[in-house]
Amino acid sequence: MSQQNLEALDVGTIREAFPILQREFNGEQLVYLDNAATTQTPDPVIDAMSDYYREYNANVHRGIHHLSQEASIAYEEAHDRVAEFIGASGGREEIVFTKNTTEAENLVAYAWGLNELGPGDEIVLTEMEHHASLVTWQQIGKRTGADVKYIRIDDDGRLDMDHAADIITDDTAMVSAVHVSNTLGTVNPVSDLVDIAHDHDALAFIDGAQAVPNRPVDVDAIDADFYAFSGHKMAGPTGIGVLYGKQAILEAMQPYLYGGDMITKVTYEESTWNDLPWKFEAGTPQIAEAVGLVAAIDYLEDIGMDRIEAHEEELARYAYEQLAADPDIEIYGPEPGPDRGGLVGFNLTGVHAHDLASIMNDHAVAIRAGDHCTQPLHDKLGVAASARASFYIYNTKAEIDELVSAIDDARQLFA
Ligand code: 7TS
Repeated sequence: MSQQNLEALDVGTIREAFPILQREFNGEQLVYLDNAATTQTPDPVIDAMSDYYREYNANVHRGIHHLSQEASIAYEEAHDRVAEFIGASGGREEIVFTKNTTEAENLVAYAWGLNELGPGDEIVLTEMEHHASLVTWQQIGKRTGADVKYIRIDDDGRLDMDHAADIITDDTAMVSAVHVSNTLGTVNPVSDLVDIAHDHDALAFIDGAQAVPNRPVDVDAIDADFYAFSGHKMAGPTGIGVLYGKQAILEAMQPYLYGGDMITKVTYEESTWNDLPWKFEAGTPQIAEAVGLVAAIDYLEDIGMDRIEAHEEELARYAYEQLAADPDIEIYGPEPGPDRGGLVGFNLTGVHAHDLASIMNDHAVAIRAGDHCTQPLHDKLGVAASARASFYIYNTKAEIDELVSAIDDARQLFA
């Protein structure tokens, strides 16, 4: 993509839409660089959810009255909007609302994995999986007897695709891979992985939690069988995530949760299942959150996903270059470029990442420190924890300068 031609974001106007960014701590304005954990919420999303509760709050799919009809239409159409946003040509049948990415992984692991996998089958993950996928498939492996294998990463934090081609075989039943690593920032060649999986008749699940918020994603083009992401990492509310699944595969799968709304006919002896996607949405769903997610998608698309991607790349490059110039800092993941997303994980020699984050916090700079739910990857990197600055549409280079100056403070304190 020729990002040079993209008009820069109007970050000043964007910031005005995020009331929380005005907060101050110790007299200093918040610098929020923890967007890979969760992003902040703009007024249009807060307003859409508030309007829902003020104007048309009701349960869905079960009321004849006006409010329930309005809520049901908004809730159902939210699936259409999500399908359009991620290029799912099958429409709402392919969009299941979950609590988050983690629940989407578990849904497939329980509803498909437990029923389909057994001894002799193999599940292939990457060494950079988030625990949401790693722990889930590891446990499904233990329960079914399927083996779990990991595609290696190279010294730059990229997937070793030769190794992928070696370990994905006719015994592979599922390949589950992260689209953008939340620790290394690596953008993985997911279409290539999906192709290798399909060459061996395996299914492919792509974890898009760190991709959908900040780059155009087209699930039809990627051709994954499943693709998942969370609303709260893309300017939307907490409590809602999305599982995209190819219609034929979702049709063939057993339900994950049982209860109201996911059935068509129930007797004391038997039950039959509702159409997609409702078969996978038991009980009262996330109605206000679905409304909020649509508002977030509208908001992001108004800005333009390609421009958001370019902004993230620019900030990541700037942060990388500032930090790489410091001999005491070790950065994880690939050099800046199209295969690095908008985050930088690093360590400052001699200072524990938690201490670093704590000094940052004294300067009202919010970063994350810890294992970022990738403990095995941290083991591989030979560190217990890392610090991570992650960017979004409202971040600026000036904020990265504040990060760098807070790092200098930490060094002096701990020297
Ligand atoms: N997959 C990836 C790649 C993630 O980064 C995360 C959350 C998840 C799955 C799980 O998302 P959830 O919405 O179900 O929690 N990652 C992070 C993080 O990096 N810091 O806090 C949460």
